[in-house]
Amino acid sequence: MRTVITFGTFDVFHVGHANLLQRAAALGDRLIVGVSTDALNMAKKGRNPIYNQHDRMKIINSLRYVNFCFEEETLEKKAHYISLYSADVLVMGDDWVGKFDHLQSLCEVCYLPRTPSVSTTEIIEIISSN
Ligand code: C2G
Repeated sequence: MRTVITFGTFDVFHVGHANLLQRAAALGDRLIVGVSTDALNMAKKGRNPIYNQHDRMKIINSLRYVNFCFEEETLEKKAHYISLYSADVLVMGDDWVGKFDHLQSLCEVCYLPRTPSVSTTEIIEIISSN
């Protein structure tokens, strides 16, 4: 059983998120997803998410390529989550390249190319300007 773990806010879920999760799932037998809490999103991005953490968890849990999700409370606990869920591979989008290389002693670390031309920030801007 090869376990893949990934993390993200997944606010205003879009095709870039879907592509990332689908490709992450294809790297193993089960995919576990850490979903940023509202407080962590505030710390990372300086704003509240559009969808709260309960709704974002519900959306992620409803995807067929996700086996399980949990709340990620802080960026600093990745080593703990990797051990807790016996993850063999950590997958992140390539906007995080190099940021998690220190975890290579615990598991494989894999950065996948982001889907171009789609982002939550851009979606929020388009909706607000209409
Ligand atoms: N993503 C992607 N293509 C896009 C947009 C996002 O592949 N066009 C990927 C990101 O690279 C990330 C995942 O989708 O791996 C989730 O994106 P975000 O919700 O923006 O995640 P972020 O807030 O960066 O949180 O511990 C790490 C963080 O919690 C990651």
